Amino acid sequence: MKKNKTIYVPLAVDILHTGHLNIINKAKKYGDVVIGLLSDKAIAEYKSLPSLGYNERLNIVKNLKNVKKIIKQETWDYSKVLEKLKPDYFIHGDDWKVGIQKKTREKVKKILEKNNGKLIEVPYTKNISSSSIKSSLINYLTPPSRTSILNRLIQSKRIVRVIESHSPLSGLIIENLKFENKKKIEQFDAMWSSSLTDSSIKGKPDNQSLDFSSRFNGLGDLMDVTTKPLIFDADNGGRLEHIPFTVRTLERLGVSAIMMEDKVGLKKNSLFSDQSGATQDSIKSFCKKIDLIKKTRNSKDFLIGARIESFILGKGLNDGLKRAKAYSEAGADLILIHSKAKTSKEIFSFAKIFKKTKQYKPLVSVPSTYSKTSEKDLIRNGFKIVIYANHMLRAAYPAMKNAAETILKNQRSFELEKKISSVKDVINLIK
Ligand code: SPV
Ligand code: MG
Repeated sequence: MKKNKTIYVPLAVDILHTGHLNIINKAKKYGDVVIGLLSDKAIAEYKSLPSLGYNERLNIVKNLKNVKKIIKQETWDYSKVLEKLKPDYFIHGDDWKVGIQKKTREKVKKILEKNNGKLIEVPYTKNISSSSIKSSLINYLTPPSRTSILNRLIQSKRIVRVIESHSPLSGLIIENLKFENKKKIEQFDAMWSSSLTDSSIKGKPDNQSLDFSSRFNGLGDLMDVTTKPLIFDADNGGRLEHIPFTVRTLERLGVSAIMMEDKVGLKKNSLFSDQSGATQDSIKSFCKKIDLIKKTRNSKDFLIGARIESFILGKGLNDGLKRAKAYSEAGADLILIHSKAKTSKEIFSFAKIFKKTKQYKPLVSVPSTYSKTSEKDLIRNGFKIVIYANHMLRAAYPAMKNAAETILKNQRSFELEKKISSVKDVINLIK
């Protein structure tokens, strides 16, 4: 019996639209349609994480009448699949002739030629793409779907890049900032709600003078106008009796993780050199808090972050490791090993051992003092999340101070004009 011709169609299908259907329907005319459905990991390497997870996308594509078979496409390099499948045709939108995928196209052409396959390029369907639909996604994002994004990012990215946001405006900068680096779209994956910068913006010290209720109000405004996931810095989580309410509010707001530090007594920012009065919680008592969050959260996608202060309080590596194992067993989903050293030496020695234990959980780093450490170094040493914990506020403060000083010195604003946004820019800032 003569074998049907096959046609390979790689797709992401984040949001199914007529552009996809056009390609699939055209492909059907050539033979049996085999979809190469890109995995979350593959997509996240170059673009934003898709709104729908792989299994949901798989389900959608499976139900399209012109699709014969689906192969999980784990990378943007199609060679392996093409060598195995040897399709008669390969179909792709013609948009890949330029940009990120140009080289991939050349490679595909070579393999096809070798196996007597043909490349078919269809004109890119203009004015419709997942990206354009996604820009209006904010209107559809429900708290549970937003919450789950962080967990998916952890599964899909080499490192999840998080930056502090202390206001909706700073959140919008983070939301919209993208730049192309070596053909990859670089962007921040998530936001950090910092107790330090939330307090500073209100003119208060980072010692819980600013209560959770006030911080939640601000958080609501931030979540209203952004779509990226958020990690909430909850200091030591507060009183055990209050934790269920905190968790409930955070989940309702669509927050993805609570980060809780193992300190008790007078709250002091960990980067202060004087830590007198701040002591570390007992392992037992801290595990009780973790366990309570585990029992009260609605969704397992709302992650529990345990932040270990052993290095901050001079307790050392073994204490840190002992705690990490215990917190992990109690239910922590993420382990933040904090440090105020000038280099990453101590956190890397921690990671080296912890990553080999059976209690391993994704590791979080806050490189405020060891700022020479790059994301590449963190990845190489087993870290999965990096938090730039205070930089948006540290950038805004000197800029504002300089503006006020310049006006005061010159007794007019002319000298400042070139250094600040125009009023028009500000008006256009919010679409
Ligand atoms: C914060 O940003 O508030 C933090 C991190 O907790 S640190 O300032 O390093 O303690
Ligand atoms: Mg803090």
